[in-house]
Amino acid sequence: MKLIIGNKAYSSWSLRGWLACKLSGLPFEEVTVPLYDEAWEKRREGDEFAPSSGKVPILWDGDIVVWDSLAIVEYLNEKSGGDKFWPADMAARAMARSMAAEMHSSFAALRREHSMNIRQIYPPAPPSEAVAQDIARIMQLWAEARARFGGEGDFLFGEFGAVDAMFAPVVTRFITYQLPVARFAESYMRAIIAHPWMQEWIGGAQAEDWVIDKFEAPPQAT
Ligand SMILES: N[C@@H](CCC(=O)N[C@@H](CS)C(=O)NCC(=O)O)C(=O)O
Repeated sequence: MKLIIGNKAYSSWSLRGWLACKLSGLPFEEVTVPLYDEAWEKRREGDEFAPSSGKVPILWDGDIVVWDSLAIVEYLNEKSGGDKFWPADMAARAMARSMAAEMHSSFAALRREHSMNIRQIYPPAPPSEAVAQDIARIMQLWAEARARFGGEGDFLFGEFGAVDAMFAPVVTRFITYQLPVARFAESYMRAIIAHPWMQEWIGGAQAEDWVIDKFEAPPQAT
């Protein structure tokens, strides 16, 4: 399999797809392309990017192609035996899938106003009203998952799973912008950052030379 991803410093959807590949336990080659450099418009029109219309991540498995992070999660879940991505308990699985889908479709203000930037930590600033609402909803989801299904594990449903992969870039945003989170969330966030796959990704981001100016601006005061 070959996973095409964008800059590890900035590409949050790529991080989700990459964590899904790791979670599958299957061998894969990763190809990192610099987003928005001078060759980007030409590159994204190439055959390898055509199925996703020039977006990353995109997973090639021989002739099979899967794009869009959540589709990659489900493809790899099936391909790797169906027991690594989602909780075994049906109620837990229903909630985990709902949370992953909500992450995929929602939290536009957080994503727009606080783009992922793994290499930076900015001084804390009050979030906008819309971002504060996104944070409150995420806290509510995390708290319920942890309380009902976290058990002894460190992650939302105990073991690291697909839902943690989907929320991992949110964790890095909370840290980068020092956004206000509930006390209980701090230990979950520490567990995400300490996970060996996250450490590998963060190391990769630190090693990149590429800088995208538009993602380097700290948030405006509200
Ligand atoms: N919904 C898609 C989003 C993919 C996406 O927007 N990727 C961004 C990078 S994080 C991208 O490829 N941007 C390049 C562009 O739009 O030209 C997913 O879940 O994979």
